[in-house]
Amino acid sequence: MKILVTGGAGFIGSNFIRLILSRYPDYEVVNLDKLTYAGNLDNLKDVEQNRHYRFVQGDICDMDVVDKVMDKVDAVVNFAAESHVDRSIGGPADFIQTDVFGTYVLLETARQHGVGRYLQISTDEVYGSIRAGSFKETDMLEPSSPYSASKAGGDMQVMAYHTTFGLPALITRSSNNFGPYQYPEKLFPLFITNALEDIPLPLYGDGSNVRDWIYVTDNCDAIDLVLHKGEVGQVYNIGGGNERDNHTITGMILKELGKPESLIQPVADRLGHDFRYSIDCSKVRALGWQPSHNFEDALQETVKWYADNRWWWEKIKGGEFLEYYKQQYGK
Ligand code: NAD
Ligand code: TDX
Repeated sequence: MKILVTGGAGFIGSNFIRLILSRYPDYEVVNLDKLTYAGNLDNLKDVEQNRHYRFVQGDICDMDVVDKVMDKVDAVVNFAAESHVDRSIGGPADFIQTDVFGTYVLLETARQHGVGRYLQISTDEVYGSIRAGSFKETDMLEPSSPYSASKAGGDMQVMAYHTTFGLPALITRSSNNFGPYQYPEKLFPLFITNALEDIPLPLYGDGSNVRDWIYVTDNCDAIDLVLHKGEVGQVYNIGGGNERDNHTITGMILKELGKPESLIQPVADRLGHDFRYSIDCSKVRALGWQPSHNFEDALQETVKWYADNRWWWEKIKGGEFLEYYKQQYGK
C-alpha cells in the first residue's frame, strides 16, 4: 500500500508516519509538507533514512505538485492545516487558503486519480462549544473561530465529494492532542517549556475552560483503524475521555516539574474562547478502538520528553516563535 500523508512534518502527522512505518514495514509513505513555521523535519529524524519513506516539500494548494505526488497512491491522509486558534484570530487568510482551498485541491486530485481512500483529519472544534453532554458525529457544525470554521469548510467539501462523486472519503474529528513534537505555541508544550525556563505561564481568562485530552499516539492508532476499517462516507469522533479545565492541567504540569504556582500569569481571555469541547466516541469504539494511555501517566511522560529533549524545542523557541510571542504579549 502506498499512502500520501500531507502535513506529515507537523505534530500529529509525524507521530502517525512513525506509527505506520513501524506497524506496516511493506507500506510506502510519501510525506508532502510545505514546511510552514509548524513543519519541522527534526520531528522525523529517526525515519528519514527509511527506504519506504519519502519527503516532498510542497503546498497542498498547488495542484501540479499534488498531482505529481498522488501518482499510484492508494490512500491519502490529510493532516496539512493551519492549526492554531490564536493565529487564526490574528489572521484568518492562511487558514481559509490551506484548510479550505487546500482540501479542495486534494479532493479534486484524489478524484481524478481514482484514489481508493481519502481520510480527512479534522477536529472536535467544528461542533463548537457545549456546556453539558457530548457531540455525536451527526450533530450540527457550529464553529466559533476562523480556524474551526475553516476546518468545518474542509469537512463539508469532503462529504460533498463523497456524495456527488462517490469519492471513498472518511473524516476523523479528534479532541485536543498532547505528546512529543508539538509546536510550543499550544498549551501543553508552551506551559511545560516555559516552566522549564522559569518564565510565566499565560493562562487565559479564569482558566476554567475545559478540553478533552488525548495522547497523540492513541489518536494515531484510531486514525490507522479508521483508515483501514472505517466505512466510507462516515465521520468518526476520537476523544481521550480526559476532560480537564486549563487551571487543573497547569497545576499538574507545575507539580510534575516541581515549579511554583506563582509562575501562573492570568492574561486576557482568547476572543470567542470556546468554553468546553466534548465528543461521544462510541462509534470509533464500536470499530474496535480504545485509548491505551492513562492520562496522568501520559502527562508525566510528555513532561519528561520536553525536559529530556531541549535540543528539539530550544531552537524553535528562539526563532519565529519569539516574534509570534512578542505580538501576543507585547514583550
Ligand atoms: P501542526 O500545525 O503541528 O502541523 C501542520 C503541518 O501541516 C505542518 O507540518 C505544516 O508545515 C503543514 N502545512 C501547513 N500548511 C500546509 C500546506 N498548505 N501544504 C502542505 N503542508 C502544510 O498541526 P497538528 O497539531 O499536527 O494537526 C494536524 C491536523 O490535525 C490538523 O488538520 C488539525 O486541524 C488536526 N487536529 C489537531 C489537533 C491537535 O490537538 N493538535 C486536534 C484535532 C485535530
Ligand atoms: O497560552 C495559552 N494559554 C491558555 O490558557 C494557550 C496557548 C492556550 N490556553 C488555553 C486555550 C484553550 O482553552 O488552553 C486551551 C488549549 O489551547 P490550545 O493548546 O491553543 O488548543 P485549542 O485552542 O483547544 O485547539 C487545539 O485542539 C483542537 C489545537 O490547537 C487544534 O488544532 C485542534 O483542532
